[in-house]
Amino acid sequence: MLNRYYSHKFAEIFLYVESLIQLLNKGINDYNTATQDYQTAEQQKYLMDLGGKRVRPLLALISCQMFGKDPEAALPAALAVEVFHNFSLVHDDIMDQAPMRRGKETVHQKWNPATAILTGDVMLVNAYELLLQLDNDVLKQSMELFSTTAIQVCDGQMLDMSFEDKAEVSINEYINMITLKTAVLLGCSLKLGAIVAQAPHTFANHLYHFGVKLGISFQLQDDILDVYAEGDAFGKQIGGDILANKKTFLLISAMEKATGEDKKLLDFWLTHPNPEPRDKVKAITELYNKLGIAAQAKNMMENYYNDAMDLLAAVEVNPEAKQPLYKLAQQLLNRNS
Ligand code: GRG
Repeated sequence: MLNRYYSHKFAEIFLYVESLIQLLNKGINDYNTATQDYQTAEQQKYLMDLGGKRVRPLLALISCQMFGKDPEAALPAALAVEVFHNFSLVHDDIMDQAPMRRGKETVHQKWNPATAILTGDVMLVNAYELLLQLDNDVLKQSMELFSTTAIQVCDGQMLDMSFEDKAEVSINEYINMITLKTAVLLGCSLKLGAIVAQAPHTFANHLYHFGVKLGISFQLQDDILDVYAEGDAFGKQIGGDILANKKTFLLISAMEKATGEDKKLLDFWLTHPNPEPRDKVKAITELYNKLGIAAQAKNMMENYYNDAMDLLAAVEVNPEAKQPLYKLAQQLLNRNS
């Protein structure tokens, strides 16, 4: 039976790692049960049950299995990264005042911002509690990596917000921001699995960097999907980044490339105090098309993806054991949500 959280795009990887997904689902159910008496249990369960792709915990389990260790040993780490990820989404949605997440109302929208803040806070603490279940011989290294990563994610979010007030942001600054905000958690998930499996450091680090490169290409994909996804499958508002003047790769690149009339048009929409949303999204999308921005973003995305593949190739384990990661990476870059 296919997991209801996995769209048909993910069906293939589902079949590849069916037992890991079942392990993960059981872990998430047990986690929901263990936290059911909390005042924020309903909100947390609401969000966790919306699912999402659950890529990060899957990465941790796959990575552990890859090095020949029973993936169940990495389940606490896998759950910790997913709970942490969900925590960050709740807070991110408050900051962005986003109405929708995973095709449903966000927690702050359905309840209220104070409830959403507390739900997120409890989830962050819960993530640490989950990590504490790891074996003592891998606990310290895992905690250190997790904490470093959490601070990097927070730094990434700060940088992202700081871009709102900056007239110019370079592509390099942008890549640094998404590395911190999005990519390091994917790297962390993979490395946690490797740490639990007590894999050789070199390979654990290759996997970490594989995750980071994949994460960058994943975020570039996200930027592209904001503009070019098909509505229903996306689960978010199309053109949300455009309406918020969000400095995504696409906008930064358009700001760099646009000259003359194009630049005037871009400035007009970026400074318009009260634009008709549909008109603004349409005009800026047309400009992106004219300047070849989507193609440039795709190219950049593919470069990071190829770097990630090289790193995975350098991990010396049974080639069969790497197949789930290859499949997952492929499907991430073919997603529409
Ligand atoms: C770390 C203390 C501390 C605070 C967090 C709010 C915040 C500070 C950071 C925001 C981090 C954030 C929301 C990054 C976005 C990452 C991203 C690409 C989310 C979408 O991930 P998917 O596509 O989502 O995996 P699903 O729904 O599939 O889980």
